[in-house]
Amino acid sequence: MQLYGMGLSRSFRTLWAAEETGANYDYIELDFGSSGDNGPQSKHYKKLNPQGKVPTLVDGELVICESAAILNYLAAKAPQHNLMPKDGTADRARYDEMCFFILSELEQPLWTTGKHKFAIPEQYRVPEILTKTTAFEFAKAQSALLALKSDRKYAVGEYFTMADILLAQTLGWAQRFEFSIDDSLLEYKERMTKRDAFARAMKKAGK
Ligand SMILES: N[C@@H](CCC(=O)N[C@@H](CS)C(=O)NCC(=O)O)C(=O)O
Repeated sequence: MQLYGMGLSRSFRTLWAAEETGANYDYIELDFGSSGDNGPQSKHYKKLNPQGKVPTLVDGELVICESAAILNYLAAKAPQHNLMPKDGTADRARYDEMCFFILSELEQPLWTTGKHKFAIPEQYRVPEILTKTTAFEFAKAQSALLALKSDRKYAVGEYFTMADILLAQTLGWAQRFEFSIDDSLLEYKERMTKRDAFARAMKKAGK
């Protein structure tokens, strides 16, 4: 398998997941924004990922571009690691709920911040969003997260799953963007990132 990514961006989720599953893969680090040979905007890369974004996982003929889909694919390929609850169980329903919540609610104000700070062309950026909107939206999503996660040790159920990778990476992203984060979530994120697979992924990402 080949995994394309950039630093601690959302691709880091997939790098961490690959390390948790002991997958056999090559990690290819791209240059942010570049259209050169090693850039996400190169012709070659856009054939794999038409948006020119990371991550992308290539497994033979299969090409997958969404970070959460890659997490689930890696978990399904390595069932012995028990990183995704079985289909049709209550734990799986809670796992899906948590993953979709993170992607559609919790990470949105973070990505909006990234877009309006550096990711979209300057003429489309709205500075007021950064001072007025994103902190409010993140605080609202965080309140919902605290209710959803409650005081459990893990994102869902009684054991570590791919949802913990999604959640801990997203909280780390919020920390780097200096959002205000609840102490219990910070403690949770620190605990999740003590895992050996996290340390190996950080090394591969050059961090
Ligand atoms: N929903 C996608 C988002 C992918 C995404 O937006 N990746 C960002 C890095 S976090 C990217 O490659 N941005 C480059 C760009 O927007 O040009 C996922 O979770 O994989």
